[in-house]
Amino acid sequence: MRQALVLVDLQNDFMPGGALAVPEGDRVVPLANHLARTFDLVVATQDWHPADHGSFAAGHPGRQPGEVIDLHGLPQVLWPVHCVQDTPGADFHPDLDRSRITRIIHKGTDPQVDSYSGFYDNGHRHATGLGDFLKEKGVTGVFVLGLATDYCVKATAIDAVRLGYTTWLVEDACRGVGLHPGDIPAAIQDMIRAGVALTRSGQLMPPEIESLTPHPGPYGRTEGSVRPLQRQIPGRLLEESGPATLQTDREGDRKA
Ligand code: VGL
Ligand code: ZN
Repeated sequence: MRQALVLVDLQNDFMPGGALAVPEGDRVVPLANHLARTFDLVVATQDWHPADHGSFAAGHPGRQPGEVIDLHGLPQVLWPVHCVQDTPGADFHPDLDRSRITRIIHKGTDPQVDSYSGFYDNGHRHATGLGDFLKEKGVTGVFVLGLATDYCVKATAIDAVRLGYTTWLVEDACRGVGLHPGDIPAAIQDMIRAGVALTRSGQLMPPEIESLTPHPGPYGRTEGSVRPLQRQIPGRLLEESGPATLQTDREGDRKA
């Protein structure tokens, strides 16, 4: 099993002081850096909106951030203007170690539709290229972390399961927006229900790694290198080496 680390939206606008600040968003950056050194394949997504993106409340007179509208047929939470392409707010957190990032995936570039998932827009019509990239690299398992738990992390992790990847959420390396009380735990439950397994950053770093492999890095992750998860999903049968991938009851949902 080849595994990739997916860093979701570790951008200035989602950090404390940013336009769409996620509480404690900056706390996950050191964890991301540390974990990135233990994976040979690291991918980062960037929310990358045109200045007139349809998710911005500013473009809908009389509407406020947090309100939900219909945007070309899809429910859309309205947000403050954030992560506008090529602005400092869209840039990665300055402490994020970019040297480990093999590929950057931009999402949310179409002004007509938002893209919470790193794989597809919210209408599941257009792919971002992340799925093709992981497939090309022979990846079968993904570890997801970043911002925000209740939006882009959730959508990315659930799409990963639907695409057939064995998917873990690095729970302590995520933070959520929490627009409404309970949103963040509900998002984690949604991910678990979809077949995402939970892990924590400490489980992925020495001394927790059982079989260190000389190639490609000191902690390069290959088949069997990750401990069977301590935290299992109630009611779900898991293989010893990790979570089962989702058996969708609606095959039409599958994109791969
Ligand atoms: C996100 C809201 C709007 C996210 C992006 O990264 O979770 N949330 N755009
Ligand atoms: Zn956005």
